[in-house]
Amino acid sequence: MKLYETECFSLRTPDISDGSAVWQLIRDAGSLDLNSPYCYIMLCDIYRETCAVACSGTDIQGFMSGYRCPDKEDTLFVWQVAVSEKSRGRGIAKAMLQELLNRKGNEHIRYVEATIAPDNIPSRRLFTGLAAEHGTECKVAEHYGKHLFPEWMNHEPELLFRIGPLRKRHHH
Ligand code: 9YT
Repeated sequence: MKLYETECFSLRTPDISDGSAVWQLIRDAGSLDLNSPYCYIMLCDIYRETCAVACSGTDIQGFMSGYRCPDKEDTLFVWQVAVSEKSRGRGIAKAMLQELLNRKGNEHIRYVEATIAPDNIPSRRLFTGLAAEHGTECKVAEHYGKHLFPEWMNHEPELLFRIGPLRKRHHH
């Protein structure tokens, strides 16, 4: 008999005590720029309203960090999106993005920005998919070029994706 995957995920706003687990998730995800534990604790505290975690039981399997652009009130900058290897391919990143945008207090967000390395196909799909769902534009521009990073990093260039305007939403 075939067994179907029944694991459920819940989405929520992170809190200060999630910072360390988020750091581990980002470290293990592999392809992201790992920041300090302090940085993730801060994101889960000060920026919690624009961040989301996806949990299976008490395990954090997904994280999305973001902040409102200081110079653009209507723009959410999505900083990092990570889903643990075992939980990929289930639409968790998309669900986190929707949860964030539908949250009370985030109704005024009309644009989403993110920088993505050219070879990060899942992230590209996530943001071009958001544009398609909202029937809106997805502009892509060179942003943080390779030359801006320390040479030893051999860091990929980061392309800026700007999606919007988004349709008007009502919070849950
Ligand atoms: C959307 C996303 O995850 N961007 C990653 C930006 C950068 N490479 C980082 O902070 O890891």
